[in-house]
Amino acid sequence: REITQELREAVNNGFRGFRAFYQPVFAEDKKVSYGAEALMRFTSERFGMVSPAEFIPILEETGLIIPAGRWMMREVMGKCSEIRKVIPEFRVSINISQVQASKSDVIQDISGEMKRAGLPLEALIVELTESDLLEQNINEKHFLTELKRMGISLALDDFGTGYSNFHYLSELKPEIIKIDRSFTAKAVADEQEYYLLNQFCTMTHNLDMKICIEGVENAQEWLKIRKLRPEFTQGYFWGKPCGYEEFMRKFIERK
Ligand code: G
Ligand code: G
Ligand code: MN
Ligand code: NA
Repeated sequence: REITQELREAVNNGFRGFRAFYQPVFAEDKKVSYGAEALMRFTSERFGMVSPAEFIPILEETGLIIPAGRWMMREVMGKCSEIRKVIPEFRVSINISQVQASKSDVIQDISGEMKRAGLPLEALIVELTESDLLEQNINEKHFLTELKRMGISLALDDFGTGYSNFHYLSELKPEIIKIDRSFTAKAVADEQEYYLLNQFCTMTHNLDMKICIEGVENAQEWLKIRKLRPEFTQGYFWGKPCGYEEFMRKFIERK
């Protein structure tokens, strides 16, 4: 496919067309303030902005996610380091897909890029989806063990999308569980789903894990969601993902 060829060319030409976007993550309790989720973007010369839902799977199938992911780490960690000059406790989360987690040297990539950016370990959160964890192989177990050993936080992403297995929670002990926006949408629209999410938050808190509720889109939803006392929330209500300059203007310099 044409887009595959373009992605390949972009990777071989200094990652032209790739960008990192940032979406704010808001902390209810400023003592556990968080920061932003970094999201990869690609603008094609022929097709314009391509959705991650389209190009991430292509990067994974072709293995291009390895160099592109490394580029993303360098870009994002460098920017995080800049933001921490203004907000010292600022943290950034990066999505790591199964293809990356199963490559044995991804840990070296992460720690190498963190050193290069002068970032302390607590500044980074690695997001892995529960569906990826279901298909865990030896290398990924190694990846998770190493992350833990290094002291890098794990966030379990897309929670509630159908693969949910409570077994992972006690085994992995992620610092943060990210409630998928499809679950959030159901919970704000339906009393039973809201009850379920409420019970889930209570259980998570009892296990000493933090909750990030994604997909909060408006003030009405926020009023319902905040009653669940999540440590973090994320969504269009607070801000859409945007480029670094815009993120700085809207969320950092204004503080
Ligand atoms: O930004 P958007 O919600 O459209 O992203 C869709 C999905 O693409 C995210 O949920 C995430 O799983 C994936 N994604 C975005 N950026 C990255 C990235 O830098 N690396 C990997 N592996 N996946 C990403
Ligand atoms: O799968 P993951 O959670 O990593 O992907 C986050 C994606 O969700 C981002 O690409 C972002 O564009 C999208 N997103 C973030 N907040 C909202 C929201 O409030 N509503 C909707 N519809 N999408 C959102
Ligand atoms: Mn994510
Ligand atoms: Na998610």
